[in-house]
Amino acid sequence: MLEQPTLTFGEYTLVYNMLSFAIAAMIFSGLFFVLARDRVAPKYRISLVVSTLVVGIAAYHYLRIFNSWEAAYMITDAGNYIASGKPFNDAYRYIDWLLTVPLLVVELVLVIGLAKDKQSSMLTKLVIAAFLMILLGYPGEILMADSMFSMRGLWGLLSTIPFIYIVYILWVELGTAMEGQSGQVQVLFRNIRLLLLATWGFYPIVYMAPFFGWTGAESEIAIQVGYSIADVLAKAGYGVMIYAIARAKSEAEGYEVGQSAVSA
Ligand SMILES: *C/C=C(C)/C=C/C=C(C)/C=C/C1=C(C)CCCC1(C)C
Repeated sequence: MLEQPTLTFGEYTLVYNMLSFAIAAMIFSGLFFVLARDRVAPKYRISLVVSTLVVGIAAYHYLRIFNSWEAAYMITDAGNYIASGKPFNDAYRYIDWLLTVPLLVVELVLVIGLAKDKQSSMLTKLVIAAFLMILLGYPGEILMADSMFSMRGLWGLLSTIPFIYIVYILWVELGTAMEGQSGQVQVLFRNIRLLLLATWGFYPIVYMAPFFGWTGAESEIAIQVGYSIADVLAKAGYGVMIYAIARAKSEAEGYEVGQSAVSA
């Protein structure tokens, strides 16, 4: 475990508030996915179920990260935050990603509704690649290094290989599979793919924070704040877009929202 860098009151509080915001975003987006269930046709509900699992798993881990952050620091008389001696456990993030990243690709593939054999072969490739990406990133994440040419850099590079593979499958293979879909669904699909690339692409940049010549405190803040923002967009924001796709497809297929549904 790394020694936590000393932080100013503002730095400590920024991370504290971001973690708290992430907990709220995960819990309440999950509530939305549950409540909006009846607004999509039954065959798309499984995607909303998976969205709910993703944000639920994330909410749990953010609670743990939040508690760990609080325990890792103590305030001095001068108002700075210094390491309490209790380690800050960053492994929660990686355990979270190990579970949620495969589920995020499952959500997308399910809502598109490919033929069964095509769907399972695509899911297998994507889920394995997602696992490898996260597993290879972790050994580097726990090593701080100020150069790209370090073990942190090497693990990051290895993790980028499955990352590029995932992007390739989503762009090329899934793109071809989308050709038969309606215009509106294709637009939504293009948007969610862009959201996925923009948010997932943000993680390797955040990972490189220690290489930018920043101090230990600056890197730590960039990593905690950066990953939290990316997680909210890539899980809660993405889930809302999955819902929009499911809703558009349900409408296009003539599904009517029943009396008991939430109205909006
Ligand atoms: C909800 C969590 C998500 C969507 C996490 C996604 C994480 C990544 C795309 C991480 C990628 C990484 C690399 C491509 C290289 C450096 C190490 C990682 C694990 C940060």
